[in-house]
Amino acid sequence: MWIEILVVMSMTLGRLQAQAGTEADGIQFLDEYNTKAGMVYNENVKAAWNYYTNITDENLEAMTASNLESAEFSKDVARNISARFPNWNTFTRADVRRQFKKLVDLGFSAINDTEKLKSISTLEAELTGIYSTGKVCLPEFGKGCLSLEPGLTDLMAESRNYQELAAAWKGWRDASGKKMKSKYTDFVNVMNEAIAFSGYNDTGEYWRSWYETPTFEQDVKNLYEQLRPLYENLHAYVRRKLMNKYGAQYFPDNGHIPAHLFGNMWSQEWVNIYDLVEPYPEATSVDITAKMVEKGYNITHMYRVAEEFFTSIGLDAMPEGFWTKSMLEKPADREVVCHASAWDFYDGEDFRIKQCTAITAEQLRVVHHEIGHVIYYLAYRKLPRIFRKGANPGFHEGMADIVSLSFQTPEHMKAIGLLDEIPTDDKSDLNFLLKMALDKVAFLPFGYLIDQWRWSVFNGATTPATYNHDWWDLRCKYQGISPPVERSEDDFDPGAKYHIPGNTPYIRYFVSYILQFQWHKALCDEIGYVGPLHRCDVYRDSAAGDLLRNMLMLGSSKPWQEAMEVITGSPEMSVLPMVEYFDPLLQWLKEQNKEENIGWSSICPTDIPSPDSPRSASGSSNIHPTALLLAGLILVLGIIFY
Ligand code: D0W
Ligand code: ZN
Repeated sequence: MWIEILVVMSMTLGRLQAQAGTEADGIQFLDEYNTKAGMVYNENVKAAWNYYTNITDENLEAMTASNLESAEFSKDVARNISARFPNWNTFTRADVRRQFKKLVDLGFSAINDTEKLKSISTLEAELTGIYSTGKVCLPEFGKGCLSLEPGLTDLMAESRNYQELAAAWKGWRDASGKKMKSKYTDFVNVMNEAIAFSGYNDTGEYWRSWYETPTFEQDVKNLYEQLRPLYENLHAYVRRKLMNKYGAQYFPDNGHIPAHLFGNMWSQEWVNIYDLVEPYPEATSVDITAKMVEKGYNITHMYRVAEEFFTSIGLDAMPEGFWTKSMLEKPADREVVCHASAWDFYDGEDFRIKQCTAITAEQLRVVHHEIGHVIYYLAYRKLPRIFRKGANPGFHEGMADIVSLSFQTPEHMKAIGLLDEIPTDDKSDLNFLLKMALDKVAFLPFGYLIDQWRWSVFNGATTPATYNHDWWDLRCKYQGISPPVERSEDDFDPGAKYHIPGNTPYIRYFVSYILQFQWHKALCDEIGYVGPLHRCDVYRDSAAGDLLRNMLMLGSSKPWQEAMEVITGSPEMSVLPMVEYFDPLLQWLKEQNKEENIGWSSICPTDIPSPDSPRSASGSSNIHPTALLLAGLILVLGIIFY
């Protein structure tokens, strides 16, 4: 069947070749491409779905074979283009030129060695398999063997036992990352080798090219720098609260926070420790999880609630097949990749979600996120296949998260019956803003650092000899956190985060966190909302849906700056809406932190010595010099009197 399709395909392309390579021919070529590509990629996505929802050797083999077929197909198309339309660059229609430009950029498929291409596909699947099947046994804490979802995730969220948290934290890294290091090294090498055939210096450069901005690295750096004060103030406030809870003896004197105390396996979002850091216990806070349980939410209900948000602003409902073909629950009878995801099957009607859904507020947010991806798929499903993507990867993530800003407002909670009365006092308002910051602000350095590590691995600055060392350098520098137990190069902590074995680029999430606030503001302006940005809910306002749709339906047919202009009126990324959103909180945090030393030293206490160079104290220390002096003095006095 596959061979037949490919043969028919090359015959068609061959026939075209007999004619002249005019623009009209080019357009016809694209039409035919779209029909065939729809079939090829549909088969390919199906094969991947089968593996991800049922991890077996057989499904792995089928997926690998399918990946190779699609790569062969893409290569064939590119070959035909250069033979038939070497002049595509001179065509008058920009959208036609843009399709050709994307079609000849083959990525890894450009490599001429099928075995190598095969190993890229196999290594990625195997690494994902290790991650997805990892288990941690904690008998010393009265627990059996736990998988990441739901077991370890719940433990990290709920346990307040320092030692138990540390055991789960270490256990997960032993069960996942530690088993990946040599495979990951091979993986990096073979990807770099393949991407050279596409003319890129390394895989990181290829990934960044999707943003179509020559200054991209500098741009994200500038964005991060502008938001750093917000993160540092949150960090100092949370550090004080955690110190009070667990005891100062656990806190290194370089200003770091132990990485396992944030209610999250990767310290990436801190919302699960809201109870430990709540500003005003006497005022109102919305405990969505408790409300969901009280209202008897089940999984379907969660998806229907998310879907209804989008239809309430005039966007599409999930198509019929979504409900029958998705995997919304963790199956008991087989291993699956639990890490949530949304899938476009490229036939214009088949869209699915795979999620091991649990009945918690965190998961309700993930449900909205994944449905958000599907809404984007639906909005651009009529475009040529090559344009059925986000304007850039950050756009897809921004769209997936934008409702989280409306959804979690007390206004919205009231509207859907999860809150009885909307609080109007300042204290409840700060409770709400702090909770949002534990999600959105805490994430910023994490979202920024993951791909700095990977870019450095891909360009060779970070080698396997310093994989973990360089990882912790970034974790210390940006997040101000330290590992709770000793680390070494026998560990491979990056691999304990899904997107490293899964090979999903991560800077998209950082970009998304900027974009979602810009867009949220744009939608709130559009519906004529007046009031503080953080209390705006666009629910049930079709003006918001219309504006959003105008941007979504462009897919990747235009450079992202144009899509941006459609929704915000300006082509640029800007942190200002996010700064505006959190400004009342920032003022409050500064007041709370008057006695604190904001920031931390970038030196890790559990330092991993790099084999050849002794660790330099690079990165500026934010600890006040007098504090260091004082600490030194106390130490000396202590020694003398001892
Ligand atoms: C896809 N990717 C999965 C899952 C899990 C989103 C994730 C990040 C983050 C908090 C076939 C395919 C893509 C979509 C597409 C991925 C999640 C939880 C939420 C960062 C954290 C937050 C938002 C993001 C993390 C996703 N499809 N999130 O791969 O079309 O490209 O489904 O990994 O609020 O670290 O958890 O982005 O949906
Ligand atoms: Zn996403």
